[in-house]
Amino acid sequence: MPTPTKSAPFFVRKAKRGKIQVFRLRNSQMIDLRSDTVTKPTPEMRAAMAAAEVGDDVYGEDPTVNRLQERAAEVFEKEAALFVASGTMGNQIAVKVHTRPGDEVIIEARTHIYNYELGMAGILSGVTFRTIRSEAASGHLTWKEIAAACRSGDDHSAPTGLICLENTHNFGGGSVMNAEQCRDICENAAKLGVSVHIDGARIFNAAVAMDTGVAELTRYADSVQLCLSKGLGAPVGSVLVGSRDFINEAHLWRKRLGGGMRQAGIIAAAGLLALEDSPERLHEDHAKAKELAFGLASLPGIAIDPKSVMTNIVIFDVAETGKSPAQICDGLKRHGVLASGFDTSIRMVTHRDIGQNDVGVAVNMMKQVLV
Ligand code: TLP
Repeated sequence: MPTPTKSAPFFVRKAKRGKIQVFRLRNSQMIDLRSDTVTKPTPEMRAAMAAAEVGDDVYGEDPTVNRLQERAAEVFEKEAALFVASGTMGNQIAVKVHTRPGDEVIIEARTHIYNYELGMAGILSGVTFRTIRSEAASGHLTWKEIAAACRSGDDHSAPTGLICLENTHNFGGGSVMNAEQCRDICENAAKLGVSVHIDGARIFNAAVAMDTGVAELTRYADSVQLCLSKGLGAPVGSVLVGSRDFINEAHLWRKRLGGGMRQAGIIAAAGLLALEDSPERLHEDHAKAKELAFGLASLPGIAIDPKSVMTNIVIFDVAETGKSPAQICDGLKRHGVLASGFDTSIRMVTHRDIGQNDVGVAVNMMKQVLV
């Protein structure tokens, strides 16, 4: 096989007279398993965006944004909803509205709000985090674990102002918190007067995996942030849902943060399709992730229990391969496959732009990179 130039992704084709040709891959030809955030809007979404009815959303006059918010509130069976620019914005507004400066927020140690939102909760809300490393590999906390960390606040300690959950748990391998566990946490927290926010960036994946509705999984939580721009495939945006009072306050914080997006109906139109139509195809992404996990588990040095893969995220340990995650990801990239490495692990995420054959190709490329 010809050697590719330095770091250029390539593929090889046998031309007519048996001549070998090496092609560089364009980014769009890569098998991109880095995240489901890389999904491109569908032709239907692009058409809906082009035709969207719009108005000035800061005046509350964008009919498409209003429709998206009404539909999200209905689907989650909450009083109200707010369209925001991103998952991070939705989560941070929720932390701000639920807490007072000096409060402590209880959160699992591998969560997005704690690890990947650039310390914004300290900057905007003046809160500190009390992190708990969940005993379960799934990353989901139990009420018992949370209760041991709750504090009412006194001369020596900050009070617990909020509990944040994440469903699915991204770095818990896309694991799902079931409705019962969530209800237990929310009901007990309510007894202490503490609110619960769910980072539901992939809550539809959780619902599909449990064969239930998102309202079932989030009924007792005070607020939920759901991403339209991940597996649901919209180009931009998240929605925050909760009580009318919570959303009224969130609305002010969105504006303060520069999130008043004027004719945002252009992007909300794609978001509406994502909300209505995309959940029904998420089981395909889950099946691809399962197949990927089984394929990877058969390779030497890769540690993963494929049976634990419930949704579209596959995280596996590569310590025993003798190669670092960075070396493996570089090797994969040269073979046209993108993945992300962290600690001693690699994460691969399936989504609508991953074709059925891509899974087999990715496993094969991994085999080649490991030798
Ligand atoms: N997650 C991204 C990266 O930032 C890690 C990804 O590729 O998975 N909550 C959760 C659970 C998330 O996974 C993410 C994005 C967010 C919030 C933030 O969403 P955005 O990117 O819209 O701000």
